[in-house]
This record gives sequence, structure tokens and C-alpha cells, in this order.
Amino acid sequence: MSELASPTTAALDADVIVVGAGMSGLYALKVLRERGLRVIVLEKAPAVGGTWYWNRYPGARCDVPSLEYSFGFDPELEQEWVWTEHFATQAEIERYLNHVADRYDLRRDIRLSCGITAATWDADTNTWVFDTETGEQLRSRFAIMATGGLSVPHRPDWPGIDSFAGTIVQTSLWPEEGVELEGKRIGIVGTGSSGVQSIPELAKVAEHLTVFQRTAMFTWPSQNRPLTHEEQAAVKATYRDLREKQYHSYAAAAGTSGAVIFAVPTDDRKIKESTPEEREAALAEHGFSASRIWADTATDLDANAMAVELFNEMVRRTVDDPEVADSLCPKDYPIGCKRPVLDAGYFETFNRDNVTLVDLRKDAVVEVTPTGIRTEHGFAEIDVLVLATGFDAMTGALTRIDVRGEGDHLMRDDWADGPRTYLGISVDGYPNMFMCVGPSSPAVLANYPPQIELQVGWIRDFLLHLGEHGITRAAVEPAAQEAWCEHVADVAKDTMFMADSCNSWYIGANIEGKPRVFLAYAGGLVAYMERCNDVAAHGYEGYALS
Ligand code: N01
Repeated sequence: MSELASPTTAALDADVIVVGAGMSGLYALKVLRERGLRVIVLEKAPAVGGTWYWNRYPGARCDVPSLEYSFGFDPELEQEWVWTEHFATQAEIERYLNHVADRYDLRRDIRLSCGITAATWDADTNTWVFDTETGEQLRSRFAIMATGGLSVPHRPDWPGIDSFAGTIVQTSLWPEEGVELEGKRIGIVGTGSSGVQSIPELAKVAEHLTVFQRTAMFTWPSQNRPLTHEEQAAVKATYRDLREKQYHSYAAAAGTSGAVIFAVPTDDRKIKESTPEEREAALAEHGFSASRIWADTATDLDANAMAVELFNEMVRRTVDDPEVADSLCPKDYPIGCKRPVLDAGYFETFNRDNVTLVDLRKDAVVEVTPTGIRTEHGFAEIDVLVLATGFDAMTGALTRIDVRGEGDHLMRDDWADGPRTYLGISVDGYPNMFMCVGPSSPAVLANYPPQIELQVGWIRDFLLHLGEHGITRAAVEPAAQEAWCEHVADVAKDTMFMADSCNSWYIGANIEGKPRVFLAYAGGLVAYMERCNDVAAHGYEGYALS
């Protein structure tokens, strides 16, 4: 790709440096290298896999069906890989991504244990300079930030937390060698997806498990099951059709199960027009899912409140102790505000003799001591403290390193009031830099592998276009970025994500001081790709190319 390399070929380490060897980094390396670009991937972890390397806590698994949560770019790959369960475990997905790395000979261009501390735009040469944790400096024409939306762990700053003398472990930094849990007194903080998945598993091995809950969670039984040979063969016989459906769906999902399809009601009926008998019949037929079938709960807060009541009725029917059940009932925010969670026996776990719930809304944390957690009304002795306390989502990975663009601007300063992007891919003031599944793209609202294929494919085509036309600088025009940001906010404004009572990581509410801005694109993958493809068809409008 000689056009891309000139005029500073000798000084460039690569045409493209990709930061991150998770799903999008691996795919970017594959498709860019096969089109003749010299690519280096820099990865902080000692292994590939991104999210699926770091999040190896007990119970970690994907909540999108395995046959859908996989790449579709190579029919041979999807035929030869065998999934064992409807929802794959972390270990199986990690094996899959390692298989992808080996099958396409990706490892030779990946530098592991090589996180970056800074990325700096050099306007004199139209190149990006990367400083790595290993002290190296590398230069490329283009930067692709495949740094992940949920890659920067968030940890509570409770008084005394550093004095804890037992084992303290974050679900998203779970050590490869594992953690000794058998027969221990375990405390877990956090009841989001990670907490909800770990709690039933931790309860099975702990002498005692204390769950510290700040906000009760909406979570639905996953109905996970082993995949039979027949089921898998049936999907594989028509895999191309499934992929086409994914690429042309709202959430990059073709099927009818998994967390990403929760936004879609399964029923035409409106809960506000239903009778008590109809609601009772829905509970009898669908159980917890009776709360998510109705056509009017996604945009009508009163309808949503009625669905919440159905959900909470199921909690009360499942959990034996009425006081514990009451604490486990989500009360003050709507269904659809936070990411739906799928579980395996979550509420039933609170019926075990070795599990205690501490409701932090009634009994707040005072301090962590060397031997446990003191709350206003009690003290829990703990050997292992598990933090399932989430992430500085979507923007954290880029604001925590020094990304320095034109005029020496730092991205974290430019994004102080929330991320500003064009198409969730590029940022005004940061030429030649592209983000994978970045803020203001569908990202967390859609199934990742198909979405990555489409978005990274778009970036690849853009880079080839630049090479073919001898262009060495692609910069976003401010007006195009403003229009995109306005559109992103407009699409989200009437959804449950933005309800006044909604405080989720989708809008940065879990991080103190983070601006309340919706961090993804809620218009769906189809509308999103139409817009991206339209931009390309009009000569990459919105970009100044030189
Ligand atoms: O993080 P979260 P997560 N004191 O932010 C609590 C994906 N994912 O790692 O709600 C007490 O959702 C916090 O309480 P509150 C998925 O996209 C997917 O679980 O802020 N509690 C909350 O309960 C998911 O949405 C999969 O009041 C504190 C919890 O910690 C995303 O990752 C599996 C606290 C954090 O929940 C993040 O999920 C796992 C404090 N100081 C993750 N600080 C699957 O595919 C925080 N909390 C299945």
C-alpha cells in the first residue's frame, strides 16, 4: 500500500497502529493486513481476547447466543467452530478468539503486554506517535483505537478499602491463575451483569456470601442450555441467512433470545389496556418475562411502572424472606433504563442459608477494615472481597491515556462535557484516528461481532480510499460532528435511557463527575450503517481530506 506510506515511509513503523487485541482489534488487523497495509497491534494484556481475557470471574458468560456472538466473515470459520452452550462461557469465547488469532496468523503483528500511555498527533508529518508502557515509541499514519467500551474498571473509594487484609479482586481484573474461594467468607459489591452472574456461582463454593447491593437489578432467567448437535447443524445449514439478518437488524441479532433483543416487545398488547386477569395470565405463562412483552412500556413511564410491578411480583414469589424480597425489588427506575441482565438462578440464590443481602440503601457502608466491611448497622467478616462495581464506560479507555490531537489538545479535556464524535468513529481535532465501537456508535446496544465487521469494514474501505487518492490527512469537519452529536442526542431523548429516574453507566451516572450524556447510538445498527454508507457514497462527506 505504497500510497499510504509516502512521504515518510522510512520513519513509519506501520501504516496503521491498532490499540487493543480484543474482538475489534483482531478483526481490524486481519482485514487491513490482507489489503496490503502494514499493521501493528499494541495490547496491554499478556494475551489476546480483550473483555474475554480480563473478565474471567466465576459465572462469566455472554448473554448473546453463541451462534450469533461470533464472526461471520468466513463461512469456513463459522462451520468448523463448535459451540457447546446456547450462551457461551468466558472460557469458550476466549478459546474462540485465540483460535481466530491462530487461524489467520495474527499473532506475528500483535505486541502483548504493551499498553500505551500516550498517542500524539504529529501535524508536521501527519502521523500518530504512540508511547508504550514498555518505553518504546512507535509511529504510524493511522491510529485505530480498539480499546473497548468496558475496559476501565471502576472501584469504590470507601474509607479503609486499601487496608483490607484479605484477598480483594475486581471481576474485570480476575487473575488467570484464579482466586481461592472454596470455603471462604466472600463479600461481593455490585449487582450489575457481572455481580448477577457471579453471585449464584460464589454462593455454591463460599462458606458464606454477603451481597452488598446499592441498586436492585432487573434480571431475567437466561434459559441457558447445552446446544445439541441437531440445533447447531440446523443453524449452520443456513448460517448465511442468519448473518444477513444480523447485518440488517436493529441490534445485529437475528434470533429471539439474549439481552440485545430485550428492547423489542414480543406482544402487540398494551399493558395499560390489560386487565388484572390478563396480567396474571401473563405471569403464569412467561414468569419474569411477563414484564417485558408489552408494546407500550418502552416509551410510556406509566406503562413501564405497571411492568415493574409484574417483575416485582415475580421477585416476591421467588424469594422466601419478604424483607429480602422487598430489597431485591427494583423500585425507583424503569425497565429499559439499564442494560438488561440475564441470570441463572439469581433470585433463588437469596433463599440459601449461606447468603446474606446487605441493602446499602438502608444500611450504608461506613468503612472497610482489615477483616471486613462495617455498615451503619452491622459488620460482615470477609476473607475475599469481590468488586463487581462496573466500568468507566465508553470513554474511560481514551480519557485515561494522553490522547493529544491538533493544537496539543487532550481528548479528556475536549470530552469534559461528554464525548463528541462523528459517526462514533472519528473526532474533530484528531485526524487519521478511528475508533471501533466507540461512543455515539451502536456499541453496547448491539451484538458486537457483526457490528464490528460492518464498522471495521467501513474504516478499512475508508483507508483504502485514502490510499488510492494519495490522501495523508483525514480530519472531521466541526459542523459534521455537531450534526451527528445532535442526532445521537435526539434519537435517545424519548427513550427509557434518558428518563429522569434513570442513572446508568449508559449515561455516565456511575462515575462521579462524569457528565450526563447518553454514550451510544440508539437509532439501531441499520440506520447507523445507512448513515455511514451514505457518508462514504458522498466522497466521505464530513471529512476534510488532503
Ligand atoms: O457493571 P455495572 P457490570 N457502592 O455498572 C454497583 C457488560 N457485561 O460489570 O447501580 C455500592 O452494570 C452498582 O450500583 P448502582 C454489560 O454491558 C456483560 O456488572 O450504581 N455499589 C452496580 O450494582 C454490563 O451492563 C456481561 O447503584 C456500587 C454494580 O456495582 C456492563 O458490562 C457480563 C458502587 C456495577 O454494575 C457492566 O456490567 C458482565 C459503590 N461505590 C458485564 N459502585 C454479559 O455478557 C458501583 N456499585 C452477560
